[in-house]
Amino acid sequence: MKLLIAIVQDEDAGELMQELTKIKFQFTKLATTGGFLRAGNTTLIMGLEDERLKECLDCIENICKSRKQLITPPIMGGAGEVYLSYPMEVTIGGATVFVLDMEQLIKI
Ligand code: 2BA
Repeated sequence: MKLLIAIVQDEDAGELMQELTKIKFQFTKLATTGGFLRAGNTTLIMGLEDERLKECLDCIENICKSRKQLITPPIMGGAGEVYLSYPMEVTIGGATVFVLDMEQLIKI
């Protein structure tokens, strides 16, 4: 079995969860925050059979889109934060997916 931890953008999370439910995957949704942008994103924890891994990844790939975002990165100054006056473009990937081998899934 596999344990998937999929970090997706909030904008894609609703459609992704709808589709995953339709094709009978189970998941837990966590409201998370990206360490770099300090903006909300969505993390789905999923336990699934090895043979359904590709189906699950295909579903995520079909729905989750990469997007560009303009940010103003902070520079840490001695007396506190100082902000650059010009923005920088960051590409946020469609999804970041960790795939782990799972020994057991126990439901009590
Ligand atoms: P954030 O940490 O908010 O990062 C958002 C986007 O900012 C990243 O998109 C990347 O394009 C850029 N970025 C991140 N750190 C950067 C840095 N030090 N310098 C310049 N640009 C940087 P993604 O790579 O697609 O990541 C989207 C979200 O997935 C991340 O949000 C984070 O929540 C998660 N993530 C990505 N890689 C991860 C990892 N190795 N471990 C844990 N979480 C990860």
